[in-house]
This record gives sequence, C-alpha cells and structure tokens, in this order.
Amino acid sequence: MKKLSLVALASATALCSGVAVASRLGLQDPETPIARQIYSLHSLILWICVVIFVAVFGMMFYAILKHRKSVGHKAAQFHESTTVEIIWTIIPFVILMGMAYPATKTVIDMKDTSNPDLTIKATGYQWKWGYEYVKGEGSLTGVSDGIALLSSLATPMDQIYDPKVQKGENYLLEVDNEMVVPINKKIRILTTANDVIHAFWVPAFGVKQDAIPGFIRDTWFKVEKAGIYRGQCAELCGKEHGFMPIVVRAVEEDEFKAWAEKHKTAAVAEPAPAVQVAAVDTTTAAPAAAAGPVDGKKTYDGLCAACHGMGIAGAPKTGDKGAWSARIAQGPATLAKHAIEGIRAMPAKGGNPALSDAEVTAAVEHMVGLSK
Ligand code: HEC
Ligand SMILES: [Cu+2]
Repeated sequence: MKKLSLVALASATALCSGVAVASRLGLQDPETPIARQIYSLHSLILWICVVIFVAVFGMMFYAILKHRKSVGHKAAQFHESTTVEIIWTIIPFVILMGMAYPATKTVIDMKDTSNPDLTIKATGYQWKWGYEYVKGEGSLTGVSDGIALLSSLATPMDQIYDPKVQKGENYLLEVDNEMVVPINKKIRILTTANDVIHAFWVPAFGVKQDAIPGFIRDTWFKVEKAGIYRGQCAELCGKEHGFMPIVVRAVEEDEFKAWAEKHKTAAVAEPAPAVQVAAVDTTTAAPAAAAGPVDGKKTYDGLCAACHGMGIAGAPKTGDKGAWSARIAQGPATLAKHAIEGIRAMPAKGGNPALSDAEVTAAVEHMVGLSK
C-alpha cells in the first residue's frame, strides 16, 4: 500500500508541473478562423481521449484490484452475450461520429479556397521560398499583380555555426523579404515547388500545405490582427530544410497598397542602371557588334556553366524558367550585383575575381536570355 501511495504522489506531482507549463505546451495561439476551429477541435478530441483513457484504465485497475483470485473472486461467465456486443459496438460508433462531424466540417472549411481577395503563389526552392503575387480574382486584383520576391533565411551564419555567438530572438525564423498581406482579406496561397517536395506551414494560421514539383495545391487564410507571423518548411527537403523559414507580415489594407505600390515602382525603376551597363557595353563593343571584347557567352561557357549548366550545388539551372522567373523579377541590376558580389552559395564573380564587372554582367545577361 505504501508503494502505491508513493506512485500516486509522484504522478500527482508530475501532473501539477505539467499544468504549470501547459501554457507553453499547447498549440500556437490561433490567429485565423480556421486556426481557431483547428484549436478547438484539437482540445475537444484531446478531452474525449482523456475521458476514454480515465474510464478504460479506471475500470481495468478496479477489476484487477477487486477481482483478484487471492481475494477469492469468481470470474463471471458471459460468452456470446448479444447485449455486451451491441453496447461495445454502439458506444465507439457514437464516439467516432461525435469526432468525425466537427472534424469534417473543419476540413471542408480549410479546403474552401473560393472567392479569395488576393492570390499568392508560393514556390519552394532548395532552400528558400519564392512568392509571386499573381493576377487572380477578387477585390485586390491589380493591386499587387506581378510582384515577385525571393525570401531567404536572414539569420547570420555565425549564429548558426559558432556556438559562442548569442542566438537572436527569431533564430532561424527570420527572412530578408517577408510575404506581405492585408488583414481581414481572404488570401489564397498556391503552393508548388521547383525541385523537391517542400511544405508551406504557418501554425498560427492553421495552414500547412505540401508544395510539390509539377503540381499546384492551394490553401487559404484570413488574418485578423496585424503583425508578424512565422512558420517553416514542414517537409524534409534536404540539408538546409531547417533553414527556409516563412515570415508573413500582415498589415492594414492601406499599408498593403502602399507597399505594393512601392514594390512595383521599385521593380519598374530597376532596369534603369542595367540599361546604362548595356550602353557602356555597346560603346566598348563599338563596331564589332555581337563579338565585342565583353563576350557574355564566352564567360558563361567557360565559368558559369560549371554550376548553372546542370544546376548543381543549388545553382538555378540555366533554361529552367521556374527557377529563374522570381530571380529575373528582381531586375537585371540586382542580378548583376549578386553575380558580382556573390550571394549565399553563389561565389563572387563565379569564383574568378579577375573578371571585370562588365564581363560578369554580360554573362548574367546571356544566362537570363536563355532562361526567360
Ligand atoms: C560554384 C558554383 C557557381 C558558379 C561557378 C556560378 N554560380 Fe551563379 N549561382 C550559384 C548558386 C548556388 C546560386 C544560387 C544562390 C542563391 O540564391 O542561394 C547562383 C545564383 C546566381 C544568380 C542569381 C542571383 C539571384 O539574385 O538570385 C546569378 C545572376 C548568377 N548566379 C550568375 C552567375 C554568373 C554570371 C556566373 C559566372 C560568372 C556564375 N553565376 C557562376 C552558383 C554558381
Ligand atoms: Cu523545404
């Protein structure tokens, strides 16, 4: 008996400390109607499970204790009892129906992507996300059409690889370009992928959708509170699977419109410097026309094709429109800058510092020409 009360005490203590941290153990605070439905469904089913657990184990332990041979209990004999069989069929049936009804309702709501205000295509890349604001139906059509951005991890490398460096507050959950959406609008997300299967997951929105190469899947959310929401790729997609977070910034509609306006003008304004570069190229190339001293194809074939030709080492493959569309949307000046200075796994000037900026820019133009 002493042993038994000790066990009881231990489990009671465990339970209490469990309750103390319960606020951190639950799901993330739901921020959309769907997420709230999922949350209450989760709680409902959890409690049904708790009740079943307590009832079944309570009965079992009661029977084990009270109906022992040592206390002289004689086993009851009721083989082939129709009553018992009916009862143990009906009770689970009722429980399952009680669970299936609200679950089905929620799933149907989750899948209802009709009548969106705004449509954004999210493409998974190894290892970043591309967001394209596509021309769709709904009240916000035209506001942000054509905006395309690449969203990559912004956590500094030394936080990741140097254990002595203090990790930031949003370690591995921060990006350079956030997805910006208006609040109180139905946002439809189309998911797809460029290489392997990724998954678009924002827990607070109750959204988790696989992004599969060659397929388009969709999901939706409607955020009610302005703020920053963080998620992650939720499909093991390679060595940097943990390094492709999703950050959504929800803002007032006016702010969204202003953002879209600014982003669009930025995208339009960008070709300007590239035109200048091209102008410089033609003057240097002068009469020789195509085969001037700055031969983009030669630089490309000699150096860049090593990675970009086959699309190895994470390099976007030349000619792969899916891989290039969001990059090209950044504008030629940004692309040239990235090629000259290097970005992530892309070495500066393709690894040959002896190249001139103009040579690299010409190689980029050649590559982009093949990938449009
Ligand atoms: C060692 C392999 C390698 C070589 C060689 C290489 N690249 Fe890259 N390149 C990459 C990788 C990897 C990326 C993708 C970087 C990322 O966005 O994460 C990339 C991306 C790019 C991009 C897109 C940048 C962006 O903003 O999305 C351009 C443009 C580019 N490379 C141009 C070139 C040019 C021009 C050369 C030749 C002078 C070249 N690359 C040689 C690996 C290479
Ligand atoms: Cu992924």
